[in-house]
Amino acid sequence: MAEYKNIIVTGGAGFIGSNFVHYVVNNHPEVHVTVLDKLTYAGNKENLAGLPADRVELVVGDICDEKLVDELVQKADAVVHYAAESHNDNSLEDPTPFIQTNIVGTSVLINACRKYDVRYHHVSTDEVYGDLPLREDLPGHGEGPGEKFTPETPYRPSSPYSSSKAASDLLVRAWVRSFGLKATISNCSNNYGPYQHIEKFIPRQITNILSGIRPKLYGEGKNVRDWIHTNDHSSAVWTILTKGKIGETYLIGADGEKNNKEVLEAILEAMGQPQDAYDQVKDRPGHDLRYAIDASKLRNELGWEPQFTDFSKGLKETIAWYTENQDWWKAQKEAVEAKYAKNGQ
Ligand code: NAD
Ligand code: TDX
Repeated sequence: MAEYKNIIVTGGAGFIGSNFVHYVVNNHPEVHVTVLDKLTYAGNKENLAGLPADRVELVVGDICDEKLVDELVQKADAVVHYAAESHNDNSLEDPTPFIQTNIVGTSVLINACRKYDVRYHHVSTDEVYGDLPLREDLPGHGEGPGEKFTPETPYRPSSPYSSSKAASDLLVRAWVRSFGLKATISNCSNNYGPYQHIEKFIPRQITNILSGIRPKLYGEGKNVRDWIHTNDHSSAVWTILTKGKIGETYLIGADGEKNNKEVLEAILEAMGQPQDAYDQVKDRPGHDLRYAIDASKLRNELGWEPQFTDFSKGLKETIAWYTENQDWWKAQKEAVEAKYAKNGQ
């Protein structure tokens, strides 16, 4: 198992990146983390509150800043790259920052890692594979060959967000093959848990109910997402960073398929609301139908197992966190909802 003492976590003040920083601090006392984060609308210093200053340093900066990235990478022994523009709906409004951060930013990081021969892990998404038909429309009901995403599934991204992530994955693959970059890639399914920005589906609906606003379901809510608790994503990334084979792609998922209507009804029930207390709103253009991950390579070759697989329990804990931490999200709620309302959503 490889040992890294000084790691850079890009996007470490965002939802999933900050969870990974907490995971490393709590489980690997020998590791120092430098967070490189631009603190966009999605980044929040509070996500790192309470972490010891001798273990975690926050550098506020842009991954596209070549000089800054060069200075930081030459002192590190690994880079774990989470920073991204991450929201599909925003990418449909304005793709430009997605191209800049997700594609150009990745190229800056991998160039620096190549120059200093630093280990690089690339955090990506299952959305690069496009979507799958609903289980009921498949002969094997979602369990037949090709009915879940595997590392061999061809890339077929649908949105500006997912195509920018796909482009960044392809850059990493090319840098491995052409320049010997010491990289691994992971493609994970939909994360949930505390600290997720309230623009995203689950926290949007929870904070709507807490704010006296009716939840908003896109279309009929038939679209399926494969939910994983963000704690399990963090343990998977650490496993791949330390045990993964250079040049390989690992899919991360925890068999958590649910359609959006089911998830919304579970939120309504857990929050003591009637099952029909929501609005159906305009669907997302190009809305991917179903995601599903086959994580057997990660489980079988690297021995990873998810620990937080009780969705109902995780959802209740997430609801409790947003209920108890209203200061964390209240100031942004009005603007987020105004933006959605302008779009009929
Ligand atoms: P997020 O939007 O919550 O956080 C992104 C972080 O990146 C923020 O802290 C932001 O300030 C920072 N950032 C943005 N642009 C930057 C730049 N140019 N330079 C430096 N920092 C910058 O995103 P998230 O949901 O935590 O996702 C993190 C990563 O995981 C992304 O790469 C995303 O594609 C991937 N991913 C997310 C999910 C999911 O369900 N959310 C699933 C699979 C993969
Ligand atoms: O208000 C809503 N109502 C609704 O029905 C919102 C915000 C979303 N939805 C639907 C759209 C999706 O089918 O819920 C589902 C989940 O939506 P998002 O939370 O926006 O996530 P998704 O588009 O699936 O992408 C997420 O998972 C993969 C992350 O945002 C990406 O960063 C990650 O790569």
